Amino acid sequence: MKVYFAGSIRGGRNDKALYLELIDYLSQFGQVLTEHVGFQNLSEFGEEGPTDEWIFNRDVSWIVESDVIIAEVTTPSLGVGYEIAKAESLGKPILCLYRPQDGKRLSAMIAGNIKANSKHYKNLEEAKEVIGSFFDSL
Ligand code: 6K6
Repeated sequence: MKVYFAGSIRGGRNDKALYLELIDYLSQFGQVLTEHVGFQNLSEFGEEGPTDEWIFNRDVSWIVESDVIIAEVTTPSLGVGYEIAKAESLGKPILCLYRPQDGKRLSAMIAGNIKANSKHYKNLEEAKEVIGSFFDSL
């Protein structure tokens, strides 16, 4: 089982510690291709490294290769939205995890898309339950 985990990078890194915990949990279910999303030293400004074109091509090929995509969508991110749409167009099973926030709402393009399969959660324990049910349903 190859798992593509998507989480905000340039959209903002407020949830980076949570991404790391989710990636750790997801690794029980299969190989997480995108462990870098949980790197704690990765800021939204990026750093020295591969070009954006290289990152885009590598990540799209990983989406093609993946069996499922799980996206944490609480911090809005153009890249995560693109990845969800790409996975949908390829017919991949998708789970979007969203923590409701005061004064904010999840984009209708995710919340209103049955294929995006968005689920609300409050904390890591609830996220783990949602993830477990998702894998059970495959
Ligand atoms: C180097 C080391 C770690 O990260 C880098 C450079 N940046 C990226 N590397 C890999 N994937 C990326 C990078 N920037 C964005 N992405 C992909 O887009 C990830 O798979 C995330 O799920 C998503 C985040 O998009 P933005 O728009 O928030 O950056």
